[in-house]
Amino acid sequence: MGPLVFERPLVMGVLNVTPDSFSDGGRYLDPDAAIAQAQRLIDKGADIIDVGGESTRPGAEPVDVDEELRRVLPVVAALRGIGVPLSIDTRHAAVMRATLDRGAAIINDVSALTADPESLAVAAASGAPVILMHARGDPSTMQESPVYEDVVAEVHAYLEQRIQACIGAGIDAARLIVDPGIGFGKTLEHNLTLLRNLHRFHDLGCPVLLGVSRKSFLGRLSGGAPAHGRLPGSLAAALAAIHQGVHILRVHDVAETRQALAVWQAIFPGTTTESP
Ligand code: YH5
Repeated sequence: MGPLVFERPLVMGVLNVTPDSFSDGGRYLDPDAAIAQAQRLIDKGADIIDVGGESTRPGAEPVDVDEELRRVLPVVAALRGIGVPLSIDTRHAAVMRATLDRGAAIINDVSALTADPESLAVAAASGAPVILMHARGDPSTMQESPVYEDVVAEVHAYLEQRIQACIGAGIDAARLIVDPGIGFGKTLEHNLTLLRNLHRFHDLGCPVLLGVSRKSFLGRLSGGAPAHGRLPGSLAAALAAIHQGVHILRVHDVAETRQALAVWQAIFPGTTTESP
């Protein structure tokens, strides 16, 4: 797989490989259903598929690594050669190693390679691009009244420090992607302040990725819309991000996002993707 190219913003499609997403109503995951969903995401225009076997939603409890492997390995193995790069959304070095061995191309770690002491070394040895996301606290507790003095400065400083840690571990800076981590240990006001100031992350010198799709803060801004009713808000936030030069959007609704991006880019051709 060659390097990611940013002539236009890229769309990363979310593939949740958890039993609540793909099962016949029972407790077991159906890999074939997950594989069919990946194909649908690609048909709709996904540039990257993000495979995740551990829910990191607010309040979620950690998943045992063996269980996470059981969920993602058959899916990653079956998606090898599907035509777009796969990223693996995990905090566990063992999951990174096993999925990279089976063809995954990108590491997406919501802990920015801090949760597992082996992750920096696995990432360095793999040569894969790494998405470094900011989070405050663990998913199980992160929404318990997080406090920042200056959320943009603190998230920026954290990402800068993680970039340095990666470089120190032998990871090529050109392979790093940063993400402010919307919804991960942030209040509504923190999320909005970050979304207003995404342009300030470009001086880190890396492509910027953003995940806002269907997140809770959108529900809070729309009279309590449930997750499946948050597409309009997701698109509004996505376009606010693209306006500030964000390079990759992590979304559930790939076709709708691609349409919104196509219109935006027709209005503002060539001005939306900063050189990383
Ligand atoms: C992200 O932003 N997010 S998992 C709560 C929701 C809806 C969606 C219904 N992995 C990110 O998508 N990786 C996740 O309320 C991520 N950036 C990166 N890099 C959380 C999620 C979600 C949570």
